[in-house]
Amino acid sequence: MHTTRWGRILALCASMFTSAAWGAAAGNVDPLADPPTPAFAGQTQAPAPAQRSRFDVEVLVSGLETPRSLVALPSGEFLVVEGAGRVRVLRPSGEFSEPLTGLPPMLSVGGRSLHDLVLDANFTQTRRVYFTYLAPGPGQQPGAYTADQRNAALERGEEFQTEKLASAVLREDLSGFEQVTTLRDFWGRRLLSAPDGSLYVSMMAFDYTFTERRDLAQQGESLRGKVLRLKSDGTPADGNPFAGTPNMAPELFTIGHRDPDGLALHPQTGELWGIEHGPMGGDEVNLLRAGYNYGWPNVTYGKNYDGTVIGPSAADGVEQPRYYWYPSIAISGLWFYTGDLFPEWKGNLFLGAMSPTQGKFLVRLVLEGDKVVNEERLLVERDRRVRAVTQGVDGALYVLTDSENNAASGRQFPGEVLRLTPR
Ligand SMILES: [Ca+2]
Repeated sequence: MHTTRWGRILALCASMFTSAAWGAAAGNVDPLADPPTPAFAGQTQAPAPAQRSRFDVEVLVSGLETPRSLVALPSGEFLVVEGAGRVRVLRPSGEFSEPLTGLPPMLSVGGRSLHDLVLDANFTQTRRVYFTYLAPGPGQQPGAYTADQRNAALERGEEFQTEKLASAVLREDLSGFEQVTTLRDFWGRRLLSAPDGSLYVSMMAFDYTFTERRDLAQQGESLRGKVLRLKSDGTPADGNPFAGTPNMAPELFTIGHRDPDGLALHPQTGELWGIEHGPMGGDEVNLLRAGYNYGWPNVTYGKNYDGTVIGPSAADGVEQPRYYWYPSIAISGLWFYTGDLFPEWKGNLFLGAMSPTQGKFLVRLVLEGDKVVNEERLLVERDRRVRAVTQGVDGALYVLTDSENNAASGRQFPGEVLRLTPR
């Protein structure tokens, strides 16, 4: 792998990484104007808890380029996933490995290729991981491309990149991957391997050039704008809600999503929770139930970036988010804390915020049943985009912050892994 070359090119093109699709409101539009009415009390702006969290923060490793995913291994180490296509092993001591060998050739623009990597629910026995990445299109070379190079290739009519969902086996000695298998030709935001053997994939309603495609989220034949439920070999899981329904793909689990990101299983109920990006306003926390419609693009708490209305915030047959943000905070990652180190955090939901206007921080949501009763914003002063959060075998909370390299704003930071322990 040409990691040094990637590093150089990344520095040139990282400033284009925040595309309009995830960008802030355009022009003079006030993202706070005319807030929507919640469907139930407490659906947004939950109060901070009476007792603020107290913890120490330690930077375990720094210098990461476009990190996207952080995986806790049962043996105590972590896999740190960088978007251009690197996976390295981080030990709790802070020792950091060379890139692991054995991953397939990847193609990235602005550090976007290898997005998520998760362990098989039965990893201790199988040593399997699942990951999503962008492979070179027909006739193209792997490596890092600038946006200009990508656009030139698209203008020539080339299929610039090929989406892949794949699995591999992680060697016992953590030196690399083997038995790489392509499962499907699509790219999910986030993956989750459940104890029942199913593999959930959150799929954004964007085309392969990352152009938003609102029309796809309600189209039953399309996998985009959906959460999918697959078998571990990539085929549709048994018992999916639309199996056998005409014009509905058998992979579908839920429909009507704009840009769903993190997925997590509730530690008590086993139910699937997910978050998704709204446009201007309308980031959501959803309880994802088989066959339900989550509304996009017909029903949303968000607006267009020019301030115009997209649709109502509620309708019959559309499931309400359990919680939403208005304006958007640019959510990422999702984790239910189950450790003993922070007893007051048990059962709480953690996720990242990455907004250029609303702040960059870690979100803690306190739940009572399926209702959010408190929202606490952590690491606010740190002011870094939080990409992912997970829990170590030691019960500490581990937070992955993104790199930024924006000459215009002067925000230039490496990505980091932070360890949070009780103070
Ligand atoms: Ca929704």
